[in-house]
Amino acid sequence: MSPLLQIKPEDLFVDYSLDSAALGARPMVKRHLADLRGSFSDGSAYEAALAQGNPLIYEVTAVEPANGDGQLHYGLGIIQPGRIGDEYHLTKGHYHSHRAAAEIYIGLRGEGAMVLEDETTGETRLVPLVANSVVYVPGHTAHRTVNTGAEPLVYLGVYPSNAGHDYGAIAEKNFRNVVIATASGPALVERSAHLAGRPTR
Ligand code: PAN
Ligand code: ZN
Repeated sequence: MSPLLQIKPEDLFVDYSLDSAALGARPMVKRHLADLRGSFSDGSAYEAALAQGNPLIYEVTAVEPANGDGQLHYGLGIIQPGRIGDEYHLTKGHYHSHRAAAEIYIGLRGEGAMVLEDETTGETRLVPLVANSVVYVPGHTAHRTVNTGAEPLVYLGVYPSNAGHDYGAIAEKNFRNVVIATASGPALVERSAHLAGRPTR
């Protein structure tokens, strides 16, 4: 069968909603606050928020039409606005299991940013992710998305089919920097500096 006919018709054309971030009728993976234990830097703010309920923080749906050399997968994400302490709502963040795999993110709605951290040096860039913009995520780079705005942040990520997700390294040592709200707007600060002076957990 030709490569074309191997793709299911429902994977050749997929509509999406900027309101719900649904991709066709595909199930959305939901990440609630309880799923993000260890992701936010301020542990007491996290526990206080969790005691109030377990809100939905983000959802993502992946479309995987085909696997193999040269094939692409993509995912639509939506992050609800809000903060835990002064840290903006965020995704878990990951490396690609196939470290060389790059990705592009296309901002569709809302205002946010991506934290990009080089695996070897820890060097970090904070890059805006907003509607009508594209962010390039190189290989070997941990990436996390944050919603710094007042409405849902919706974005599309496109990546090689063999990229895979490696959450282990981030679960172990998290990102070196955090994105927090300040009087002058969102700011990237070192996690260790952000935690300094807070009561230990
Ligand atoms: C994205 C992410 C999505 C959710 O599709 O998977 O933003 O973030 P986490 O996977 O870190 O929970 C992507 O980067 N795929 O490779
Ligand atoms: Zn990725």
